[in-house]
Amino acid sequence: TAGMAKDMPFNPTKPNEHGHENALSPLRGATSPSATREALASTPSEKNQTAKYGDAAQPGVNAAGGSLNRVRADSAERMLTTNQGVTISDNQNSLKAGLRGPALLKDFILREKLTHFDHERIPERVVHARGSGAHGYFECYEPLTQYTRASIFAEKGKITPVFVRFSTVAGERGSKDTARDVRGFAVKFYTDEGNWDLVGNNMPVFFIQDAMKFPDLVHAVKPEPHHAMPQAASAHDTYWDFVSLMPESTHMLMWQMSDRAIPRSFRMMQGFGVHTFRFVNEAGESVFVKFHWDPKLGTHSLTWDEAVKISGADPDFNRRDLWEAIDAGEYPEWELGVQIFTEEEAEKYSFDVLDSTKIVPEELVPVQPVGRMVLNRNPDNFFAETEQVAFCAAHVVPGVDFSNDPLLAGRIHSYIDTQITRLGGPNFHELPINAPLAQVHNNQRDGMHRQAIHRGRVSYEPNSLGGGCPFQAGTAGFVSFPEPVQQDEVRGKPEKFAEHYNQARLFYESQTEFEQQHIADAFRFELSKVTVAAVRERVVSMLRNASEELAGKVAEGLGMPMPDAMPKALENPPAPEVNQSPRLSLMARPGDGGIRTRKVAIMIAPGTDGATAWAIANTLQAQGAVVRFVGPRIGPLATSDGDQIDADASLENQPAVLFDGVVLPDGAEAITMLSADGRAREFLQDQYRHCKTILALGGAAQLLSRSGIDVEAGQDPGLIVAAGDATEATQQFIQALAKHRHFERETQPPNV
Ligand code: HDD
Repeated sequence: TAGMAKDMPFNPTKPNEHGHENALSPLRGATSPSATREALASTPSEKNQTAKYGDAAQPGVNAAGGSLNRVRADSAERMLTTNQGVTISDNQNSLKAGLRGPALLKDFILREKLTHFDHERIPERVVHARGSGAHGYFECYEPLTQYTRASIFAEKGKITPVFVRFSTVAGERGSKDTARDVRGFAVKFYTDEGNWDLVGNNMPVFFIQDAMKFPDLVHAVKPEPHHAMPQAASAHDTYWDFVSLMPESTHMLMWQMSDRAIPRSFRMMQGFGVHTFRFVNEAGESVFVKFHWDPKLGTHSLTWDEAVKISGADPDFNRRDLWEAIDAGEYPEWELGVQIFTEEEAEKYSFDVLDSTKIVPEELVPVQPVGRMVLNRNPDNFFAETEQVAFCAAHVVPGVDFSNDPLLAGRIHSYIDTQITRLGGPNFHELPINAPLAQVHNNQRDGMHRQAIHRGRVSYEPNSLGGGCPFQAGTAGFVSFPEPVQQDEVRGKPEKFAEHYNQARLFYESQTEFEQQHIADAFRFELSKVTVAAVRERVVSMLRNASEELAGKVAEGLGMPMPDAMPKALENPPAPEVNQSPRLSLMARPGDGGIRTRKVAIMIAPGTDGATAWAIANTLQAQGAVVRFVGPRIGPLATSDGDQIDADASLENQPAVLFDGVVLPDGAEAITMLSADGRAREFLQDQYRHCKTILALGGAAQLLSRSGIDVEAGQDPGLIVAAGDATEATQQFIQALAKHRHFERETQPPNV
């Protein structure tokens, strides 16, 4: 089948398969003559699909990109059938003995439909239940063969298809997107030597050092077992009880309480492989490696008050953002970077590289860019792709191997194990989204839902009846790195694992002032939800070991005296190599300076200066911003020049928190009306309070004043009040919008 045209149907004898020529011409009884296949495949992400990847795909064994076409079902102009392919004449009425008579047991159509429906749900993931996925590709910049034989890094320009799933950790499948939480960043590379899953997070460290503690951590953070509250939140007693008894979590808590836990977009967050892994080259030589994903759009976050309000206004905020960007052809992109160091170098560090609560500071080992990842296609079906995808930390390929990180060791076991329950048996690797591009040949057989039809009578090795096939690959296959082992079996940890605070301090000290304030605010908020005073005290006593300043702020915010510092496990901790690492601040990655995909509200009402509103909308759109006219209600509104503008959103259905900036055009009548509308004033107060960019033209300044915003304050680059020419003011607005936020504006407590 190699070389088969990629549009060829998987099975030409099944005319309802995607891609078959007959699919274009209606069959008898077509019900939807206007729905052509072309129309169904008209989103930019879909048109783009085959150009980038999937070309080398082999029908039947293939998982990614275009090759998924073999399973993409498309019902345009098709008759309704049962699962056995029998056409159904009436999908409205069950079979009854007379019009008012009882329903009949022999109604196999009703029974099949209900039975299937009754089993539509599968268990959700025990963690990372809520997620969003997308297809794309990875492109290698330069060969990395000096360090690794992994085929995806073999050549400059080499393309490997990927599927990525972003997730929150604690919340259930239907929970809100904007919880304060870690985000999963799981990448499945469909390499030509098998699947490699880099199952990471948007934070480079973890709460615990040993997988033995993972179930405890998750039980502590999940809703409390007696009343199943709170949903998707760590602000409760059991979580803080656990972490305050686990001082190794201090560093991760700094990250989790930072703005990184409330990303503006999945497209605007970093990703990390967390553990130290190994690269192994053709000669069998190995170096340690850490993986970093850097977003092209820069790293941007929400404010806490905004995150809370978004969870009501649009619980799907991050999911929608990812979907809409890809659908609009604004493909999110990340650069993959690696930190490479040798075992000998690692031994000299003040921390242990096998400890997942530690980073390797970039000042010690710089991050080298090695490739880029672009996500350019939305899934066709959430369940089949995003829900059924099964990542596994144990899925590595020749050239990538594990370190002895004890947290990683547990993960190597846990992922396949959990999928056996979640996906109902051991054959989930055959689900189209999980199947590798590389062919699969082994003697594993049978099990629930087996798809492959294995031929012949040999299912063992060695064999002679099957000509010895499939045969061992020898050194061409995956060879585990021969790490020497000389020690006694023990339950314990190396000494450096007992140092818990140096990097927590490093993280805090490397933040800008307002980021530090947000960390203090987050600790204060979370701990104020803790009802047991002793738990709050224990957290603050732990924080004293990382930063007296932070501990002091938190204690003050909670109205409690400073407790004694928690006793340290190590009397004389090793001195850290680095005390400042500016790259740890979100401000280190401002993005490309553009405004593409930023959402802007132009607030209008009857009597708005329509010509200016349109001119600004056009200018912003030309630069890639997403503009909405937001009115007191949706639908047409008369403008001051006798024309009209269709409001495509209302103050009620798209409140301020869903926008990155707002424009207030002039127009006396409109401003009077909006000034009297509490929703408009609240909209502006939120925009201001969340440090977003605001442009007020002419008389609109009054609307700001009526909303309690001091327009005279000056010195605020994000608040542009212009009396005359809108053109120049619009340019100022664009520059300010590209900065994302104007935290200079923040006061404690908020003044608006
Ligand atoms: Fe995990 C899911 C990331 C530690 C056990 N984990 C899961 C997902 C991500 C991570 C991104 C969701 C994958 C998806 O989208 O389907 N997990 C991490 C990271 C960790 C980590 C970065 C620390 C460095 N995890 C960890 C440990 C264990 C697990 C120590 C168990 C010993 N993780 C699981 C799991 C999940 C999971 C229970 C739930 C659903 C799944 O695997 O497929 O097996």
